[in-house]
Amino acid sequence: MKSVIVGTAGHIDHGKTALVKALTGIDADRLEEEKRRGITIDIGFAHLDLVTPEGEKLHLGFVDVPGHERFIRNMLAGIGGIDLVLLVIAADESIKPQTREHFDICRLLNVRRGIVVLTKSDTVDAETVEVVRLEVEDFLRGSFLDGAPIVPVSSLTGAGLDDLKRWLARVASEVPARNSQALTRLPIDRVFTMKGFGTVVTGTLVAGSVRKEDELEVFPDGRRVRVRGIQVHDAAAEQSIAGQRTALNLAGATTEELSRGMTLATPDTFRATSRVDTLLALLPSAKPLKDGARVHFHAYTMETVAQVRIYGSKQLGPGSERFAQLRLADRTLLVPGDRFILRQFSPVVTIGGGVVVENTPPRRISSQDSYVDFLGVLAGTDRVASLMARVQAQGQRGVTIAEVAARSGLRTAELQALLATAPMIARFDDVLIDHSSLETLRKALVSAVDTFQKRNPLVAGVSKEEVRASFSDTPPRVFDRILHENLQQKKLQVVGELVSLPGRGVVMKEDEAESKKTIEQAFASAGLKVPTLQDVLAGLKIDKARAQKIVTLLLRDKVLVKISEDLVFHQTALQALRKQIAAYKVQSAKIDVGKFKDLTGVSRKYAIPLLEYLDRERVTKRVGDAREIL
Ligand SMILES: Nc1nc2c(ncn2[C@@H]2O[C@H](COP(=O)(O)OP(=O)(O)OP(=O)(O)O)[C@@H](O)[C@H]2O)c(=O)[nH]1
Ligand SMILES: [Mg+2]
Repeated sequence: MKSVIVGTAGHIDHGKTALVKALTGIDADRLEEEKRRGITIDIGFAHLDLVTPEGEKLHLGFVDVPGHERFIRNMLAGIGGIDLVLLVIAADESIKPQTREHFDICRLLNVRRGIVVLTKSDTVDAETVEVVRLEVEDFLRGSFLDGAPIVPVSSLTGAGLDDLKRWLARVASEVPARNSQALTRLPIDRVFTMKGFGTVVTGTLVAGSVRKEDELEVFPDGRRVRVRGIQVHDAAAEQSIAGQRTALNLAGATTEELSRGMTLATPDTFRATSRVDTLLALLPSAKPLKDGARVHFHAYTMETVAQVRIYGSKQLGPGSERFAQLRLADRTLLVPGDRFILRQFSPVVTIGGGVVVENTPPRRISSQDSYVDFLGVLAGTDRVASLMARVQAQGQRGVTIAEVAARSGLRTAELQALLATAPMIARFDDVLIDHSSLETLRKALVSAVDTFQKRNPLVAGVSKEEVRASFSDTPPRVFDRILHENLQQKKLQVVGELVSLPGRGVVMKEDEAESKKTIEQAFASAGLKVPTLQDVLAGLKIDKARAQKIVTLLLRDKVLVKISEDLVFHQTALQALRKQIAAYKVQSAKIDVGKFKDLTGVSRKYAIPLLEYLDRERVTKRVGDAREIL
């Protein structure tokens, strides 16, 4: 059965609550004070089942709002999730201030459908009803209610109610079903305890669905709650779907920990935000809104104070629309497409509203013009273009699918479907990056290696880990892919662990090459009686730093071998030593320090480190004071 949420709107005492009662039999004024004063203070609820002439069954959930101007905040908490409005105008009073304000609010919230109800028709004659009808038609011209049914009724006598029900069925059946596949969001409008149940919250489920035992995240504070029980329109249910008035019995939070304005949502998906970029419209009746002004902000059931930052202008004129950032005093859950209302800080009157375009604006923007263009794409209807813009905006960092979901409110499955039609986006498991950023990255990698090699001409390349570190913003998988692609295209090569430009070897200047030869010869000719490295380097024509690099190079290429902190040998000398030891083994399976000195002709200063080196190389093995030759 389709569920549709119907909201009332209209001036105080025009008969909204009486109408809801006449239609549903339910008195939505539940507070003692409301009954005593005969006015509605807070939102009230009722429900009604209808069948269309075509036989479609409809379930209508009513949200009855207060008309008193002092309670507009409560009205706003109820009107945020409605599909259809009953604009209630008393036939004996016609259009009054809150008729206008409530109607403005409906327009700003982008309510698409409604019915005008001329109540108290029993108190005036037929001609007066017709005069009011003309006034109302005039008032609604050009709005979403232009051409909507205008139905005179009397809640007292019941006249016109059947006619109204027929219209309700017809208009409600035209309301498109809400997306129950979307990520779940339930803005809380009431919190109370029910004997034997504990904590109960109610709200209009604006998106997704809730099942018994589901875990939900409470925004903005992140608390987790579990759904113990569900009631939909006052009856126990296994699940609730988008568009239904829903009561949830929750485990995991007391009534003190929850309040109107919080939102229950699919866990681990969204982030609360205190800054949103919006497309903001100012009512024609409002005063110009200055950049930096403070206002009251209302979205769904929440309200807070916000500062307005208008993009590219010092102020917003009456009746005009612009992109603006709202900086909220309290963090809240908002996703693109959410509607909101702004009221003047003081005196508190409705001045405008709009739609959220981006819930995670960047801290800094490089160009305001191009950022406004970006917001323009996000605010548009082309979902692929908007996904593309979001991915592009993250540039070489890329963006995870989860991040896009949190920013857009789209479920992963919907995103996957969109991605299938967005060929300019590359995907690395859960990371998305646009093709041109990928190309930029590929080039940047080649140029990083190039720069490194130019700076370090004596080194054969840069280690993979070192280049990776200079691409710390790039997700590892993306880095691997661009490296791989550069290797395939032969723009880079990997030798061992070193990345280099193909054909770019170690570049040595003449004096460096000469010094390299000098060092090598000094050690090669010394055999095992090596000079100290310091002495060799001191005799070179080049400076110490460059000399040290050459030594590093010789050690890396294993031309020289360092066997202790200050002993370096040429590899040919060590090879010869191994042969000598192997030959000696024919005479004796053991060798001690004395024998070693005799055999090689070196002093003790060299003998000990050399034997320890041979132990490490498993040529010999220490046994007591002597060594076994292996
Ligand atoms: N004669 C007559 N009286 C009506 C009709 N509808 C409402 N009333 C009376 O008008 C008064 C106000 O009605 P409510 O339904 O409380 O008005 P409301 O619009 O809900 O008022 P707020 O919620 O405070 O904004 C009550 O005394 C009703 O009995 C009607 O159709 N005919
Ligand atoms: Mg009322």
